[in-house]
Amino acid sequence: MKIKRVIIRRLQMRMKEPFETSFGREEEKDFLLVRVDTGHSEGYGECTASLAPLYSEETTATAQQMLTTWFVPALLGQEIAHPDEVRQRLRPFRRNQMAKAALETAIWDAFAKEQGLSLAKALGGNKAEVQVGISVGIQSTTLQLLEKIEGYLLQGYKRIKVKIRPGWDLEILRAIRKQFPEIALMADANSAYRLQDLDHLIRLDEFGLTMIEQPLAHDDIIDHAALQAKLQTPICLDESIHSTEDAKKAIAVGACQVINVKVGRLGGLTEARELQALCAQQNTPVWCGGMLEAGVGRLTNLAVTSLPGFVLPGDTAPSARYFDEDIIDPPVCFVKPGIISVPEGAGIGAYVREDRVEKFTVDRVELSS
Ligand code: OSB
Ligand code: MG
Repeated sequence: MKIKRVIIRRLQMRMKEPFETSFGREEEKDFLLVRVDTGHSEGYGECTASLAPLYSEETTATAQQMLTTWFVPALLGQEIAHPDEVRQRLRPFRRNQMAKAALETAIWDAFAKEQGLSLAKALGGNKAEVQVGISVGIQSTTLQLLEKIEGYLLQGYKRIKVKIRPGWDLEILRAIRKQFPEIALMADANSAYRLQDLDHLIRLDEFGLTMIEQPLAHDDIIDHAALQAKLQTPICLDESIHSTEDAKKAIAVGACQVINVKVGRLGGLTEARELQALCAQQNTPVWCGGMLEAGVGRLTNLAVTSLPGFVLPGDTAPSARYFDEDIIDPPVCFVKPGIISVPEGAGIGAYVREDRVEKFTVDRVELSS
């Protein structure tokens, strides 16, 4: 397989509602869509970096810069026998995982299409359907949050995750538990606390949470281990894990009992698959996180969730969660309440609507060999 041409587009899509976390508020989806052409097939990859460097250091603009200056030129015109080789070729360039993943997932899609396989099958996935949870952002009032959660439960979501931060934690969790005592519930702090908040964090144990996601610093593993030793609630790491190596170390020191897998944060599908295999071997459950993706990213997430190590519901909601008009056809939908089927068509398994892509495009760069 030869990479003959790469098109990098920057898209802006209005979201149906804003999404607020401890690190900020996102009102518009600003992202890159990468298309690769091999002469025999085309593949698409979505970049999970956003406008501002708040979740991680990457942004849409830095990812575009890295791709056009370094990552695409390193692969253009090269013969690639298998997408696993992409990680190796991009290894000399440090970090910038989301930029790397956008290109690598596009190459995986093109590869799967050339093989006539779904991306899920090409990766070795063995699930036909996956269970879906939802991540609920910070709201203006507790009542509003409870109403939102009630609506999502009616739609069939299998697990509710709420965003927390100091001042939006104990009180809302108490209210949720009072109204919905039995639901699978978890909280994601996006690094809003420090180890000195230990006494406060221990109080979260009373809510029977399935896990607490990334309570401490985005670049920490050691303090999470100290916290986990004092906490009954399992810790799930998100921001701190950028590779299989990171996961190995975090598990070894007891920093987490669960890992949130994001293909972008890990630099691609090859790494995500390897991390999943490690965790399955170590009996550490993993699940697929989300980055408010549009359709291409959502389909990539579904494919990776079909791998055997993904045993918990992911943040892989249908397209309609954020977008009235997705860039894929058909959009991602529930087949049963809280259940999405893994597409069986070649590659990501849906058509990319070039007309809509065009409509949302604000910048375009084309590189060819
Ligand atoms: O921490 O998992 C996170 C969204 C943007 C950045 C970080 C996170 C999230 C979510 C939303 O929790 C998941 C989704 O619905 O895509
Ligand atoms: Mg998270």
